[in-house]
Amino acid sequence: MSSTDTNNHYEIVIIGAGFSGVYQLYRLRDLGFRVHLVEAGAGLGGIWHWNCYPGARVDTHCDIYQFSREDLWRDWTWSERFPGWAEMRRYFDYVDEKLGLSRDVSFNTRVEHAEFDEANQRWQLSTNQGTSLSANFVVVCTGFGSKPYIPELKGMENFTGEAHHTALWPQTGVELAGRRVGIIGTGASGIQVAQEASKVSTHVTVFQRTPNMFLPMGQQQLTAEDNARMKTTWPTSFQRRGECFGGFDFDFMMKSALEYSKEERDAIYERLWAAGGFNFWLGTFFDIFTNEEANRTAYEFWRNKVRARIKDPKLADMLAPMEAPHPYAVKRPSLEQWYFDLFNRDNTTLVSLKETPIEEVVPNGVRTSAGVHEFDLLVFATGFDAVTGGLTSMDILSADRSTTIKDKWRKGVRTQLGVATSGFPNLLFSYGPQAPTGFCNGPSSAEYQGECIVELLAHLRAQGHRRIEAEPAAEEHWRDHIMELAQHTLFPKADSWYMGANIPGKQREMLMYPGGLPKYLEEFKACKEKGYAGFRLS
Ligand code: N01
Repeated sequence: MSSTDTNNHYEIVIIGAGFSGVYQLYRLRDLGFRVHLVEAGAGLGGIWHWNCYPGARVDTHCDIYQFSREDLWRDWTWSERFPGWAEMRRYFDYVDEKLGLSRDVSFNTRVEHAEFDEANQRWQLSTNQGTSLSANFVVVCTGFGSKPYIPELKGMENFTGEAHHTALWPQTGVELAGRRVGIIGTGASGIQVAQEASKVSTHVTVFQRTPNMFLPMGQQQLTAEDNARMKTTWPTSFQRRGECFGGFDFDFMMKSALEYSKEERDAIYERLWAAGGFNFWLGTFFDIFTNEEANRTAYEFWRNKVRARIKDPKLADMLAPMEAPHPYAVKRPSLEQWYFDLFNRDNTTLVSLKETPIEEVVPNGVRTSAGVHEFDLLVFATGFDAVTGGLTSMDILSADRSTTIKDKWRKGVRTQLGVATSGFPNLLFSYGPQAPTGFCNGPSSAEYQGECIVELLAHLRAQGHRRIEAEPAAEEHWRDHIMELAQHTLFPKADSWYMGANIPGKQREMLMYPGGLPKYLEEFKACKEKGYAGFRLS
């Protein structure tokens, strides 16, 4: 593809080759659309391409962390219940081989600028390769975590060691063995690196701002027999996903935590805890998310479990304080394997940034208000400008050229059903803001929300429509609906990426649709049955 290539017009261009983009590619291609995918990385996999740091691992059991097409799962074998990044990459290579996807993908190509050509009703896209392409419709599948966030630290330029963000990890790998490693951030990424580093590094220093309520992963190695047995349950699991809040194959209990005596409740919590994964999050009492008293029962159970593993009471107070820093489970509770045990070892130091903030980076480490912590490798596990960052980091001009998506959303996101925003016709997005996204299993969203988008595009073609645009009134209504739902939950009580509150200066607002996947699908169906109400089709 070159800037002078006259064949670079497509009916549909997809941006991003994670689960969502890959789903769009094969579904739309099967429907006979002329479609092309543009991907910034060198391979398929999206988040699994970029996040190749040691320990990067799926937090959803493999049964439902895959495409549900039988021609794909029938011949695939998972080696672990929660696969690591390298296995996920092999999976995407396998999907590519089966479906022949790469022939319709431009790799190592990042869309930087997009503008709408009103005369021809099409988008013109330019890339970092100096190439351009055009499309009648664009489907942005950049996911929730394609824009890494690195905080500005005074003195960073003076650091003489190596420094990497987890999501920008060198594809050639980074040596952890025999080095002193400093890790800023204790989300899923930070603790996964810490767990691996603790095995081989001379010393690991973990800088924690907020204690994170990690749950036991319950990892299992899987044999061929395990896979054969699991395959008998997958069709039912895939079906269940569309009926469960988080797109999982299990759901909340429609019971209050407060309906039970402490003994009965703790017995239920024990069962969920032992099941591993997100059972203690998405399989628990529904009112954990709405009632502070119910929530406290879960926090206390979690806290007691964790504290029992930590020998030093001071460290126990830092990692699992007696009083919760925010309600349980309203920040995504990542999965740990041996994280809490690290702090019983001599080669791991925990630094509370609340007690001793970072003052500056120095040539050999970081100086906090308590002194210098030395290391050779600094890992930024500081997360993402999540959910909106993938869209706002591209320079996407509105049709009338008066604004960009980034500017339009500066004072709050506005979308119709989380798939389109007014002023930007023929531009749809999957796994973006104001949709189930961060509350939903990625592959489930890719398929369920993705299918809503596929049907919409097929409808436009069938009806001969050349243009679709979200109506401003509809997006105000959708926004109000989301804020109203969020108000009845405890989510606004934490500074999470769900709330856009992890990025300085970013508008604080609920970025996800908090009604769950089934309700979201109902909303989309109702909209479709009314001729895609809230969208202007022409
Ligand atoms: O990022 P995060 P992540 N100074 O935003 C801290 C998915 N994921 O990459 O909590 C000091 O969760 C910040 O502190 P605080 C998963 O959905 C999945 O770990 O804001 N610290 C926090 O501790 C996950 O939720 C897997 O106070 C600073 C950390 O950095 C999402 O990706 C693996 C700071 C950021 O945590 C994001 O996870 C990895 C500063 N200036 C990721 N700024 C799986 O297992 C931020 N922090 C599938």
